[in-house]
Amino acid sequence: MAFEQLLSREFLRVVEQAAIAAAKTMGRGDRDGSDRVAVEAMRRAMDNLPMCGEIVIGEGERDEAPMLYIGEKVGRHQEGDAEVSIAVDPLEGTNLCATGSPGAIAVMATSSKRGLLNAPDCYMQKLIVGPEAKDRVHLDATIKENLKAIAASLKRSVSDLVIVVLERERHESLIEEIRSAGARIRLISDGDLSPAVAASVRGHNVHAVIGIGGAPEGVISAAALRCLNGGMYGRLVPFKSGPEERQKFEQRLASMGIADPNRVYNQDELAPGPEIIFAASGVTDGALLRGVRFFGHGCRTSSLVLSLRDRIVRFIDTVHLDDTPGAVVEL
Ligand code: VTB
Repeated sequence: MAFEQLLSREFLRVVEQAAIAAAKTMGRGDRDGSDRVAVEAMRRAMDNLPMCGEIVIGEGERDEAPMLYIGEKVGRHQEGDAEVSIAVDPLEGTNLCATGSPGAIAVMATSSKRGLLNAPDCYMQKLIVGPEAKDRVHLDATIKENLKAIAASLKRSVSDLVIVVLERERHESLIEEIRSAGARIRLISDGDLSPAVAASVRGHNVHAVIGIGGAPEGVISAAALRCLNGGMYGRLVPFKSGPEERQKFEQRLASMGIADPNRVYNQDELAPGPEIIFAASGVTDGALLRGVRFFGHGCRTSSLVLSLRDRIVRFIDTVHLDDTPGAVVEL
């Protein structure tokens, strides 16, 4: 059942509504509050969608999240409706939104049932590159080798490359290695999902994203990369280091049916579904998408919808008018 034609417009609305709600709270310094309104708006927008949806990546386990928890059923669930697995991140970059910094987005990825890895809430070691480099790099190759391969695939030198890295203590030696190999780095404070998407779209001056970030966001990134022919390699890693943590982590993976805790997944294994829709809407301005702009009688959103089977990359600019009589559209 091709749910892509049926649902991609609906999913666009879902991320737009979450982005608008979050953007209203931009710069208020309240990351939890921003996240909450985005979650509520996203959940509301999913009511009655013509699908049997199930959240596979969301806000957490049922007892820790009131909405969009893992396993929650969403959509109208009528006979004949497509079964859809849904991964959501209603506000990717909560700090970015709270501080009014660039790069916050509302995002979701969906697939036919079992088409997205049910990644546990842990970290993922990631290597994300564009289509040209995807078969030439590997997570366990040295940074130097990978950067050389990326540069060669793009027919430029290593010193031309821009690598996005989350600014974290755990990345100190990674940053050092990238610098000594001669590439340039864009350090980001949060939000590695939108640069992951940007790395697969030529012209954004992002050639790779490397480092450890959230695993759920890794799966959502992989869904986008499948639609854009990008490349991703990821390995699940625990939040904390130390042998005890490691042991607990490995037990947890085993209980989820993941036998090899060191397994390296590529984009096709992280998001294997034959039908995938990815939708994202900008909350604050970013490289790929503009943030929400309010103009008194409404607002304007900038979004991206990708559809794997339809081979469609849609950049969508929408004006949302409120109910003011005679509302004026502003450009
Ligand atoms: C966050 C967030 C990222 O990974 O930084 C997280 O900003 C990394 O974890 O966008 P820590 O903040 O615990 O270091 C992401 O959520 C996504 O991968």
